Amino acid sequence: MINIKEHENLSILNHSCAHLMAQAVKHLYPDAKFWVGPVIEEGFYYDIDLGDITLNEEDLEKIQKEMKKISKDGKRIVRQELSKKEALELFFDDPYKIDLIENMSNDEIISCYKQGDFTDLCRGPHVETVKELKYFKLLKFSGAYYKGDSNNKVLQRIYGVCFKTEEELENHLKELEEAKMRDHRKLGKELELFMNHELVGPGLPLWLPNGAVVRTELENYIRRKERKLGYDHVYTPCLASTELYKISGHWDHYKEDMFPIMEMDKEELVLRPMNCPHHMLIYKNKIHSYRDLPIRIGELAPDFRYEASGAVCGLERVRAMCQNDAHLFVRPDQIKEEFSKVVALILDVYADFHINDYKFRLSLRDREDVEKYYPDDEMWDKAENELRTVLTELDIPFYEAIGEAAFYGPKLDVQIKTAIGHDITLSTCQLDFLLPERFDLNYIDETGEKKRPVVIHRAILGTFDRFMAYLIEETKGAFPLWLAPIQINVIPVNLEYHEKYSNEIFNWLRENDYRVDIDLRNEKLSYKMRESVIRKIPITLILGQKEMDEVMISYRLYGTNETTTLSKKEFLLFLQDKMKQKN
Ligand code: TSB
Ligand code: ZN
Repeated sequence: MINIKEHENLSILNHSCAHLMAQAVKHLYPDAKFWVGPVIEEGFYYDIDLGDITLNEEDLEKIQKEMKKISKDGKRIVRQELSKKEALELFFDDPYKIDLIENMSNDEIISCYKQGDFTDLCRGPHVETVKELKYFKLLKFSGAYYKGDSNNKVLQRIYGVCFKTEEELENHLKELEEAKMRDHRKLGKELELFMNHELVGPGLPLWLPNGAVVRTELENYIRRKERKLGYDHVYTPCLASTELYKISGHWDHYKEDMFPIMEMDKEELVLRPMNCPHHMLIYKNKIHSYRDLPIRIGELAPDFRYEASGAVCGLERVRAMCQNDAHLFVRPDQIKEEFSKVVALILDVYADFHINDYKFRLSLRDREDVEKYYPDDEMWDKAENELRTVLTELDIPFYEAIGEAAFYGPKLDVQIKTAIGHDITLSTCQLDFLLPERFDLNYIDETGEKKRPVVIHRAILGTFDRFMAYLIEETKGAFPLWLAPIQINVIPVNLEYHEKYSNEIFNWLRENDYRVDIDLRNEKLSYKMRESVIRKIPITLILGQKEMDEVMISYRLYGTNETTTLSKKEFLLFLQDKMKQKN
């Protein structure tokens, strides 16, 4: 962990490095114009107008070289203060700077920083000389719309990072390299877990047999857990009439995220983005007494969302997903207990998957955003306060985020960081007073009066798609035994002598319900063993003369070079134990 002061220093260093990069760009592309160049968590970037030029890797290297040259020259970085008028004069031929300056107040002192032949508008602070900028690296580039608006011109965005010491830079680059190796899109391809095809479309991955095995295990796992906790599972269709979403409010507040209407026989149908409306109708199908509540309706439910094609990412952000969804219909006096049970379930599941790097986020509405959030302040305040109280009482550390609530209510989201640095929601638990109102849901209380239940929406694994993306990155594709597509790989030492015994063991393991493979190719033992490791198979059996003569099994665990020999009975016990450990 770095402290605040170090963090500030690093920000200054990176900010100064952004200027250094801009200066180098200006040397190489004299017509370049600069928009903004902020410091970000991972270093800095600068948005640059290079006219018709699109950068490539070689250009990046040239810029980096020029930066080194400027740094060696060692010019001082000098602050200048200007009035708005003077600043407008200085940058008269730069529309981007004029845009920035015009947005400043008339009496504001505007600062510029000059280093050698380059001056940039900037609040600062900066390091004293460019000499201090030694250990930097330009990492990547991309196109970025001016002001983030797709109607505007595309600027060239260059990312970089700068450190105080060579060692820090080297470590950082190594971490980036490792993160790239963990990227679920890369591993998903290598391990044949899923694929994409342009004929299907962006954000619509196909799960291959290996991925499908993992998914089936996850589905069974969570269904079993939920059943034990009193959930009832249902199946509902992916299509519904638009009417349903007009009643629920999705049509008013969520339409942008939905695929367009399909017209059929004068009917209007839509693909559902969420399952809540269907589950509301299931609740409404019966009269409920206060004694029946809570009712927990779960579904492993396919949903469709119109995610921007630039935002889709492997299995992490898709357009067709399957939620591990449930809606809990509770009495107001049951909110706390039910909510706590959901949090306990999240923690229980996370323990099974060894998920320990996450943050709880309390996602609240943005009062200003009347398009997204239904306009009932009283209801919102009640829901948000209720959730905040529950979290405080449960002693759960959380941070708050405005504008991240669902349109129908506040959420407790569990945020994780992906290998490539995306901050995404895995699990969610949401409190909703709106949909029960919209669907006129009731239960009969002790006195025979009709009362309104409250709905808790929750997804523990989130979606199987996103959870799988997470798992791939977390395990680096080396799934624990209970999840691995192939759990055991059988390799005979010598095909001529040990094939029969290997086949016996293979069949015996299969009969015992393990997912087994046998490698009977005419290849060297060392080659086959290496391949077993590349496929990240948890257990590799090596069966030779000794094993055959003594009816024993020798195995190696993934990630070790040790060979252990057990009797068949002992080996089965070992497997059973390992399956229970979930790792
Ligand atoms: C929990 N109605 C609730 C439900 O009852 C709901 O839909 N909540 S949600 O919008 O937050 O989605 C649930 C989970 O789906 C999220 O927590 C997230 O983990 C996952 N998710 C959301 N969008 C995507 C996507 N585009 N691709 C993959 N997973 C997604
Ligand atoms: Zn829901």
